[in-house]
Amino acid sequence: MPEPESERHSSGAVDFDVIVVGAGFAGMYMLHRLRGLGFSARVLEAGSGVGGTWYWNRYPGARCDIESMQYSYQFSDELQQEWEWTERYAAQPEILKYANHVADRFDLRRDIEFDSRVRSAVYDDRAGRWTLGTDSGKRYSASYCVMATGCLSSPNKPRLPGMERFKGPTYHTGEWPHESVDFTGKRVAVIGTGSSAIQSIPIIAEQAEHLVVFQRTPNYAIPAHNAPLDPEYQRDFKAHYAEFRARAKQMPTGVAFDYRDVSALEATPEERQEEYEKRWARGGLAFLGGFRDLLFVKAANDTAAEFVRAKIREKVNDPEVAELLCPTNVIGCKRLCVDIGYYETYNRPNVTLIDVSREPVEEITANGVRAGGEEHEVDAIVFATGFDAMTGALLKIDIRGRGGLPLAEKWDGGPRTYLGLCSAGFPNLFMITGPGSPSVLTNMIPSIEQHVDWIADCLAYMREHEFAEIEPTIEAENAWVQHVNDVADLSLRSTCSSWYIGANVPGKPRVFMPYIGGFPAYVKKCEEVAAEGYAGFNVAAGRAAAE
Ligand code: N01
Repeated sequence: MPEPESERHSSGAVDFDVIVVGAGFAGMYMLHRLRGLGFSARVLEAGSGVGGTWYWNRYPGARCDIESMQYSYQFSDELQQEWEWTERYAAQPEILKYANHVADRFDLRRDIEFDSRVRSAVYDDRAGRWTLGTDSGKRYSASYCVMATGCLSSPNKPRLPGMERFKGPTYHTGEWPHESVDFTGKRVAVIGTGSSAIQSIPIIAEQAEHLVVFQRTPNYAIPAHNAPLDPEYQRDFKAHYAEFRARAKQMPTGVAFDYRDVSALEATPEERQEEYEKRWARGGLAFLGGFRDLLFVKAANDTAAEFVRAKIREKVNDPEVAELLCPTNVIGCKRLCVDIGYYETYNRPNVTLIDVSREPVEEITANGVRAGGEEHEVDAIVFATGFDAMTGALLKIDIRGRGGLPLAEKWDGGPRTYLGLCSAGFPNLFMITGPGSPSVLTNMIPSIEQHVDWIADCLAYMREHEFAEIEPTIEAENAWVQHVNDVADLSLRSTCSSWYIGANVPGKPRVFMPYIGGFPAYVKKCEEVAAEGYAGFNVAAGRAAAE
């Protein structure tokens, strides 16, 4: 009897048609599509369970900033009809439960190897195959490799002097322990004030005896106004799911919300105030949808920024603390935060805000954190310091393409891709929501589904036409990188030191990584490329097949 496809071995490696790295929402759906097409596939996952970002980010208060009814898969209508969300914004445990439900419902686990961190992925030009190695020493070989490694999955831990001296526990929000962490009666430091910190600080403050927050850059946060989901609302939403999804796909962010094609500068101050108040009362990321020029014209942006600063001053009792919490940069330049009681937390007597914008955190001591020449004694430190975004998880893997070229070398000056899907010199390697795709500027799950569907269709096309190798041309890649940069320059989002441009990681090249041209324009381009027989790609029989 012939060996099943997935059990063949060559030179010590287990052979598949496709290896997928990562079992988050991207890897799970990729596996489902590959199976449906009859490809043999294996998913290699570093964690012990599915869920990706929602598997790792278990910090107190972790919650999605996209509303539950939209932050979900749409590839299966049965799935989206049967799943019941409980809150307007789902908390991490509920999203993880959803990911596990999907894994069970589509019987995905039997093709996922957990606790398998991929360390290397090397392309053999002659054989036309990728060989992947894991930290347990196992090797896998496949015709195609799909990196579903996530955009915010490689924690960024500052290298502060004295880290090893600290006597108490330290945590990073993106690698939170699975067992519950109780800060009751403890003195706690939180370093960072991004989305993760803004969600966790109010909860840590409720538990801790004292909380010290070290803030380098204040952030804008819009109230979530989270609430249990009204069953009536959910029923109505589900009855019109297809319409909502179709509408969302027409929005630059891939999220269906109320976007107004009106200029803030053409509106009167009263009209602006009314619009901002309405959106503040509704809550969430749609705040920036009130006027079309908020992310393009500084004077327009200033009006929204000043509105939020006024709200911060209203909420925070101590005027000096309020001023420290007021951001001065462009609103929406860094990812807008969605909060539940964040600013109010600074009215608590057990919370201290330390400004480290001028004098950085100097060192970690045995007993705490030293900043501005003063030692703050604490029992535990939480690093809410974010991620080596978009490229970090990919470059942690020793990826080598044609002729042994390391991806890290090719991307020395910043990531270079065609459509955020592939990179020249790395045949048959795909990225899901890679740099150069809209990814983090959109609703991630629909963006993931769009990429997975495109890759699945491409692999089916390759098989149907008996092609073995696909790789972008350097000309198409250069043109796409130029386009990604050109549209980034039109937006105020490229003007501040955010993780979008790699500014949060010392030494990282400063390149605006996601594609800001909007979801609809991007999807249209991907569809055109496929319709034209994968325009901009070299598609070939492959050297091995040709010989
Ligand atoms: O990370 P961040 P995050 N000393 O990079 C500070 C998504 N997300 O994990 O701004 C002192 O935003 C750093 O300061 P600065 C979302 O897309 C979504 O919070 O660089 N401070 C900053 O304040 C989000 O944008 C959700 O000056 C240091 C903070 O650490 C992305 O993930 C929830 C420092 C890092 O903020 C990342 O968010 C959570 C140092 N040495 C995350 N180094 C939701 O869906 C860094 N900082 C709601």
